[in-house]
Amino acid sequence: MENEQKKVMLSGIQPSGALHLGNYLGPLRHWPRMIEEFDCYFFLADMHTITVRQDPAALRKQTITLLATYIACGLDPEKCTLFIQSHVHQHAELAWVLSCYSMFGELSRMTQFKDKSARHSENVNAGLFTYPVLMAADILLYQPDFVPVGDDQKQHVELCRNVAERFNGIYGDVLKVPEPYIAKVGARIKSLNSPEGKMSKSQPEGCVFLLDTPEDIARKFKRAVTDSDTENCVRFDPEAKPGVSNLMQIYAAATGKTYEEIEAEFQGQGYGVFKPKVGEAVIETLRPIREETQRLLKDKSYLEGVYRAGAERASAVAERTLRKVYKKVGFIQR
Ligand code: ATP
Ligand code: LTN
Repeated sequence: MENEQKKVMLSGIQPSGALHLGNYLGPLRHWPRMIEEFDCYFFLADMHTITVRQDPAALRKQTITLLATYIACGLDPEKCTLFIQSHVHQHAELAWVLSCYSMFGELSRMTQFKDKSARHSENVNAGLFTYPVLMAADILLYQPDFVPVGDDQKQHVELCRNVAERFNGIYGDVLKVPEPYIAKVGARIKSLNSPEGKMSKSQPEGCVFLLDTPEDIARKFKRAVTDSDTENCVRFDPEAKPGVSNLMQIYAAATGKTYEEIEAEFQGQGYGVFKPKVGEAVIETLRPIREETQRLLKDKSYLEGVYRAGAERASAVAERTLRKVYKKVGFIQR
């Protein structure tokens, strides 16, 4: 009964590699708070992952590790629905219907498609192109009010809204049109060794992984690129000081301090003092997550129980939306 009044929230991450600090400080960190307030669905977007060629054994391992990491980050499976996308067949089915209401032109304009097709020019497959349609199906099946994502996914959520509005324009109020939900601090963490680009697993040196050892984390922060100005002072200015501002963003997210407080804390001290401090704050933030993930990974039967129960709950909700859509477009009910 209580759940019926709660707003619904849904998000997913691809198990395409180990999670990094950008994934955590951007969207994931905020999710545990949300499970108290909203009816939440969090899933592992394994079907999206194969738009880029994957090693099957590695994909299985990454998927189960990501599930353990979700739980270690505070997503209690008793309080939210955690599931694996490919376990809920309705995602692929709704994606087909929605693809007939998504325009070639709008899909061609997606920045991620342009980026990924340039990076994987040997494999510009149709799935890479229709990726946002599957993402729209992921979302619309659960009729969420909000979709919390990092900044780079906003365009896909906008597309989902357009497709839903187009569908509703034809068939009436069938699909709920969701809002993206993007946290301000941490929305776009930059790479530690080239702060022009975002932190991303495809660039492992400038990337801090959630399961990195404290030694690795400390080393990565000591080597972080700071700016070549002569000032050597900790000041937030993303235009003139992208490297230092990125570290300040990470420190702010890890400690809850404001930029003013950080500037005051390091006044008169140079980057040589600041960088290891950021490393320490990150090590302490990630330590419990790493330890708990490793503990959970030893308990395979618990993890299996979580994803089975999650798929069952998700499937029941997804089926209701899919039936409604099939009926509206004119498919005969079985
Ligand atoms: P890739 O390295 O292949 O670009 P990714 O690291 O961006 O992948 P995704 O699975 O695409 O990982 O992203 C998962 C979530 O993390 C998304 O909501 C995305 O917006 C967010 N995210 C990814 N990178 C960052 C970042 N550097 N800063 C903030 N949020 C991020
Ligand atoms: N495209 C997203 C992952 C993703 C997602 C979703 C996020 C797939 N389906 C639905 C929110 C809602 C990514 O790469 N981060």
